[in-house]
Amino acid sequence: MGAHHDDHHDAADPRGRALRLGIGGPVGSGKTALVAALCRSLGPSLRLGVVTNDIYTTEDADFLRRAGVIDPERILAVQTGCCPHTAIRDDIAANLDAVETLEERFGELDLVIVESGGDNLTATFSRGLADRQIFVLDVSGGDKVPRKGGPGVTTADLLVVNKTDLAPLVGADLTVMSRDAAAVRDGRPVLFTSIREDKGAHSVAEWVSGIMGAWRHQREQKHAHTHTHDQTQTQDHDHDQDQDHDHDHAAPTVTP
Ligand SMILES: Nc1nc2c(ncn2[C@@H]2O[C@H](COP(=O)(O)OP(=O)(O)OP(=O)(O)O)[C@@H](O)[C@H]2O)c(=O)[nH]1
Ligand SMILES: [Mg+2]
Repeated sequence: MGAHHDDHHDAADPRGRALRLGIGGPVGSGKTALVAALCRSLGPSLRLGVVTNDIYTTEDADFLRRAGVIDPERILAVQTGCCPHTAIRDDIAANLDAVETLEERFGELDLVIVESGGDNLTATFSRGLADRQIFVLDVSGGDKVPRKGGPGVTTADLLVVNKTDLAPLVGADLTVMSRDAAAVRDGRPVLFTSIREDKGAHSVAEWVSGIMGAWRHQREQKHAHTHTHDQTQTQDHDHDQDQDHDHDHAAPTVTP
C-alpha cells in the first residue's frame, strides 16, 4: 500500500455546519485521552459531537461514554473493518454519515471531533472529512519519531507529543523532539502534553478555541458573500489534488 494516496475529496462547504476536527496518530499515543480532555475543556462552552473509529470494536466510544465527559448520545462509533486510514482518507462515507447523523440528531453543532483508529506515520484525514487535523505522537516510541517525518507529523495543523511524564522513563529527550519536529513542520505548531497530568489538555483546548474563532469568521464571511452574489457563485473548492487510487476497501459500519 503506497504512502502517497492523494486526496480526491473536496473540502465541504463550511457554511452552516460544525468544524470537523480529525485526530490521528499511532496506536496508543493518547488520541482517546485527548478527545476526553477536549470534551472536558470545551464541552461547557461548545456544542460537541464525537465520532470514533476502531477496526473491530466500539472500544473508544465505550471508553468515552464510561468516562462521562460528554452526553453518550453525542458519540457515534464507526467500525472500519479495514486499515483505519482507509476510512478517514479514501472511503470516508461511513465517517461522513456519522458526522451528519450527529448534526441531524442535535441540530447545529459547533465542533465534531473524529478520532481515527491508531495507524502509522502515513495516516492523514481527507480534507473532505476533516477541516483541521491533529496528529498525536507519544514519547514512548523514542525521541527519534518526529524526525522520521511522514505526512501526519509534517502536515497536520497541530502536532501533539503526549505522555511527557514518561520521557525520563524511556530516555526521550523532549528538546530533541521539539527541534526535529520544528525542522520538518515549516512553522506549524507543536504542543507537548501529559494528559495524565492535565486532564483537560488545556494547551490543546486553547489551540482548538483559536481555530474555532477563525472558522466562525470564515463561515460568516462566506455567508455574507453568498448573499451579496444572490447565491449564484460557486464555492472556492480546491481541485488541485484530484487523483484516483486503487486498493480494496472493506465496508465500514456505524454503531449508534
Ligand atoms: N503516562 C501517560 N499515559 C497516558 C497519557 N495519555 C494517555 N495515556 C494512556 O495511554 C494509553 C492509551 O491511551 P489512548 O487514549 O487509549 O490512546 P489511543 O491513541 O486512543 O489508542 P488507540 O485508539 O488504540 O490507537 C491509556 O492507557 C492511557 O491512559 C499520558 O499523558 N501519560
Ligand atoms: Mg483511541
